[in-house]
Amino acid sequence: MKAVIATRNRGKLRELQKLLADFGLKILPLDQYPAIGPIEEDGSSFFENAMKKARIVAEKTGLIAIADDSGLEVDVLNGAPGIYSARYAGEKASDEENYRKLLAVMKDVPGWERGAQFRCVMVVYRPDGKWITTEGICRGRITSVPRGNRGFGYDPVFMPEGSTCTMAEMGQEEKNRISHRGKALKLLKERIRQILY
Ligand code: ITT
Repeated sequence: MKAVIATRNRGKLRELQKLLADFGLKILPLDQYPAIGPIEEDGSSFFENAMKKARIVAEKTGLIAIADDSGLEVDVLNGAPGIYSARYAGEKASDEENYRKLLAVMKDVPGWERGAQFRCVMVVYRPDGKWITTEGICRGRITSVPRGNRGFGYDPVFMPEGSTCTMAEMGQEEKNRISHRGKALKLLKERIRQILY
């Protein structure tokens, strides 16, 4: 059975392909469907955005679509940047511009108030309208300087709970084991039969 990953984010795609490897699905990236233009993320929650991406891609391809909407929620910023994580420093901001802005905003925040979490909401949507959703959270803290060059997004400034390195210093398998995306996918694995068969 084929499924399209409804993301244009290369970092996410890499992680999802690895995590979905043993689902028994043939995974197709979204760039095989150039006719599907950009999908505006105008929802007010991770769930609404993930649902919109999955539904549009499933309807346009006639295949099962898997979407991930995710972001970083910083305690002292009341959950910001949240659903705006990809464009925190501006509409076309790079990953580095986004995490540098976060470090600048938090420059006077002491260590004990630097708690944060990554959240990932996944939606699997069938072209006939049936869907399931799961969520994963990874708690940690924001470092004062970036470290590491693996992963993507805010990984260089996020140190997961119980770890002494940032997510950008971890190997992919280690990150997948503890990450918000890894946790959402683990739950999905338990439930995906409900929608595939
Ligand atoms: P798609 O909508 O095409 O999937 P996107 O990058 O726009 O790609 P989101 O709207 O879900 O995706 O925004 C996710 C942002 O949250 C992402 O760009 C990163 O800045 C951040 N993020 C999510 N997961 C992350 C992770 O595992 N490590 C670091 N940053 C992450």
